[in-house]
Formats: sequence, structure tokens, C-alpha cells
Amino acid sequence: MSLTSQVEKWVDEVAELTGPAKIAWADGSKGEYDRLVDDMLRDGTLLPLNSRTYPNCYLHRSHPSDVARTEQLTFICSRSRDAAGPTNNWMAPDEGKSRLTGLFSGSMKNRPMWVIPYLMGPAGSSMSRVGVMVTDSAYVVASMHIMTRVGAVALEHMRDADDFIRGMHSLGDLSPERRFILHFPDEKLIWSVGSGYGGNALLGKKCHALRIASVQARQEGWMAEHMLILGLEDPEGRIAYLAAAMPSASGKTNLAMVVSSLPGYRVWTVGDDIAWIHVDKQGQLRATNPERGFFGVAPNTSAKTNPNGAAMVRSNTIFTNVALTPTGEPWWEGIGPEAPAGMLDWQGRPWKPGDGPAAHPNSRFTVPAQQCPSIAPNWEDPEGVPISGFIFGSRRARVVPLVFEAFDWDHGVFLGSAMGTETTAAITGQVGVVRRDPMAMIPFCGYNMADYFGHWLATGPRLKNPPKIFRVNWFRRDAGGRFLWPGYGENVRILKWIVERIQGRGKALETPIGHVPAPGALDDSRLALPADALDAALHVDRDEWSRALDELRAFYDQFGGRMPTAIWKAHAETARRFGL
Ligand code: OXD
Ligand code: MN
Repeated sequence: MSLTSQVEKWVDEVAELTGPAKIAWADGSKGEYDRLVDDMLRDGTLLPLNSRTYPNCYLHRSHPSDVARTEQLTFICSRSRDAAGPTNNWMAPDEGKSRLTGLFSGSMKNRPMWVIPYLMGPAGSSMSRVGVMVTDSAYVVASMHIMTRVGAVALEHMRDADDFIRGMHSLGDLSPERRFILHFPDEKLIWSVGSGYGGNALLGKKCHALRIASVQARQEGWMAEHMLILGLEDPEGRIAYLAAAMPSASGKTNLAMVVSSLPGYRVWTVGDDIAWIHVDKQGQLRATNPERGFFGVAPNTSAKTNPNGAAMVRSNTIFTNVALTPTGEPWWEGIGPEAPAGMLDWQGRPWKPGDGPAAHPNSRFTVPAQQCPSIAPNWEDPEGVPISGFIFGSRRARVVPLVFEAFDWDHGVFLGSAMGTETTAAITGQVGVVRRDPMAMIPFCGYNMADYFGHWLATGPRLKNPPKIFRVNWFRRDAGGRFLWPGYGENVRILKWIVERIQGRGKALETPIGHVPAPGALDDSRLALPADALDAALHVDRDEWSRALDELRAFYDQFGGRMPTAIWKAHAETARRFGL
């Protein structure tokens, strides 16, 4: 039996069900990418952009009802409802399959079916994993080329004939009524139908590298996290690697490639969205980025907010749902230059100021990671990079200070589990309401989150020097609604304090929720902050925390007896330290 016999058998079964006009195996070559692009330019799936200012860049306009991840249509089909837990949508595996079989049946008639073997993670790494995805969308194939390592390299990393995640994707009729994203963790299987957009359709990303991988990671003793990975280089040339969890569209990509405002400091990018983290033989956590590209939010990406991001999307980039200038350039809100006259909006309609956003708020760029000017020279190191600190960050106008440090590993896990955030346009639904988003994993954890907290807690004792854990919030506002902290390049000042704490140097004050920077400990040289802004940004408010702890209790309660006692203990100790 050959190594690919199971792959071929499964592909045959899918073809039997979906009835494609033909089957094409993707090899990941440049020639293949170019042919896909040519075909899509011909049938209008892609529009060319200005080849002088944006060489090899294209614009794709998705169906107007298919513009973001649809969490309400995303299900974990574990054997039991409890295994998925109260924060996931659950569907019984048999029910999922019988409901979707009808939608997949004949869905590829008259369309080619692509088979994409892809590798998540660097070539040659024991942490990397294989997936095989079938799809009837050429846009998805081209995007997978950018976001993953496609072709023979993937099949070469299979450890046995069954060692691959199966992903079946069809555009269906793109109707939200008939859109489902189902995960069968017990069968290493993903079924996605009815959407061609981002995390719903590029199955290597959220479906495989987070939802399915998080289940495998727990079983196998590693971690699959919704985290960027960066290295902060100090003036002596030492690099400390940090991994940071932040909810979708909350500045994770910007932070991953931030240009330092502090002379002598430099940030190196290893990943901007997902980290696979293993404990090595020495008890050190090591992280790889399973992806090969960035699928970033375009609005507010500019030479000011993210100079490296703005530079990397000037070639070889697929833009989705941005606006188009008359000279064939992409445009979005916050790009910097004013909107020129005669623009088309993200749906291709003539646009004028006052018409509302020209680019969709969740419009995206898809670009090879290698093009990022700050990409770390060792970003594809098969051994991964050693992680010495974790950061949990979310969007909170109130309550959560700019930065603080957990007392110890268990307390840090509690802080991660306590994270709430204001929602953004990355998911369909209301924007700006606070929702609980522990470790930024609420949409991405493929199993019961109480067990996920338990897995984090169990990992700490396996580590020789557990990374220190920090909480950040760049988004705190004053009473007038103004941001208290300038963010972007200035966030390096926070990273600097974090690394100083890791090295045992940074000064801190103890508060009931952890250690905040002592007066003068945050480097604010040449930073003209309004008087008291830093104090206000770091303030720990007893009344606000009292309410937050109540909200948290209600959130934890839904997990019943499954919730680890260490989390409840940290909750109770916080209340006690506040004298509540
Ligand atoms: C993303 C997301 O696309 O989190 O990374 O939505
Ligand atoms: Mn993400």
C-alpha cells in the first residue's frame, strides 16, 4: 500500500459525491499559480491591478453576502455535545453528514475539482502537519498557494497513510442559508460549503491549524494557539521571542511586524496569526508558524500604522473586497492618501465621499510572509523559536490596564481565561459589543474550553522556566472617549518592559490583578503623552473589576464541574485581594 493510498481513496469518494467535470492535483509551482491567475483574469474572478505600482497584484470581489467568518454556521461535530462545550455550536456527526451530503451532492458539476496537498509548518519540522483539501474554487487554490506549502512537500511529510487532515470544500450556491463549516475532530475531517471567504474556505487556517489542531495538540501534549510570534531584539543584539494572543482584527498583524519607535530595538516577525508550540526535551517551549503567508485586514493598514505591512503588499498580493482607484490601485479606509475621485467601492459600484466605507471593513490582503521586510531570518527554523513570554491582549475601552504581569503560570492562565473583547468586523454580527474571548480562542478552540484551560494548566509544570504571562490593552479610553495610549510603533515600549521583566530587570508595582509597571519603568522617552494619561492607562479600578469578576463568574458557571479548580481559585483570590 503506498503512502498516498488513503489520500487517493478519499479523493475518489469526494469526487463520487460532488461529481466534478475533472480532477486536478495542485503541485504548488509558480507555473500553476500563474495559470490559475490567468484563468481567473479571463473569467473575471480576479481583476488586474496597476502593474507598475502593484506588480502581480490582483483584486477579488467576493459575493456581497460572503465577507467574513460566519461563526453561527460553524460547528464542532464531536461525538458528544460536552466534548465541544458550551461555547461551541455542536452538531452530532451523523446529523452533520446527512445535512451536508445533499449540499455537496453534485455541487462540482461542470466545475473542476482541485486536490491541494498542503503542509502546515516549516519543511523538515517534526511539528509540521499535513492536510489535503479539495475545492472547486480557483481563488481558494491560489490563496492556499500563498498561505501554505502546497504540493509534494506536503505528502513527503506524512508519517503514515492516514496522517493527513481531510478538508472538503465547495462554493455550493454561496447562499448563507446553505452555508456550513463543520469540523469532525474524531475523524480529522472538515466539511465546508457555501462560502468562498477567508477562514471559512482556506481550510488550512482556522479549521485545520486551530480547531482540529487544538484537539490533536491536547491529545499529543502540545499547543495550537491563535497567536502571533515575534522576536524583540535589544541594543545588545539579544532576541527574546514572545507569542501574543489577540482577537481577530485587534492589531495582531500590526504588532507582529511593528517598526520600533525606540532606537536600538527591532521587532522580527515569525508569524501573525497562529502558533504551534511544543515542549522540547529541555522543557523549553518552542513555537513555529504553521502558515506561509499573511491574510491580513486591509483597513487602517498604512505607512503610519504598519509600515512593513504597507510595504509587503506592493507586489504578489491578492486583495479581496478593497476599493479600486481609477489608476488601478487598491484603496481602503486608513490607507493614508485621500480617496481619489472616480473610485469604485468593494462591490465595483461608483463611489463618492459620504457613501460609507469604500472598502469592506473586513477587506483583506493575502501575501507571502517572505515579503515582509521584518520577517525573521529564522522564521522557518524546523526547531521553532524559544518562547519566553506570552501576551494576552484584547480591545477594552475600560477596566483592563495597558499592561500587567501575572503572578505565576496558573494566574496567567486565569488572566487568559478572563479575557473579554469588543467585537470587530472580522466576524458577521454586531461590532463593538463586549464578548468573552478567552485566549482569543473562543471561535477557534475545537473542544470544551474548560478542558482547554486544563490543558494550559497542565503544561506549566512540564516547563523548566515557564514563560511569564502578560495582559495588554492598547484600546483603553478616557472619559471623553479618546485613546489613552498611542499604540502602533509605540507598543515597542510595552514589549521592552515585558522583556525586562522576563530578564528580571523591569520595575513593577503589585496590584490585586498582577504587576503593573512602576512609575518611570515604562520607557516614555520622547513620547509626549498628556499629563496623567499613563497613570490612567495603568489604573486598576476596584469597582470595574468587581463587576468584571461577576461577569466572569457567570461565564465560568456554564462549564459546571468541568471548570478547573485552579481557575476558580485565582478568581477567588483576585476578589480577596480587592477586599471584595
Ligand atoms: C483572521 C481572524 O482572519 O482571526 O485571522 O479572523
Ligand atoms: Mn486570526
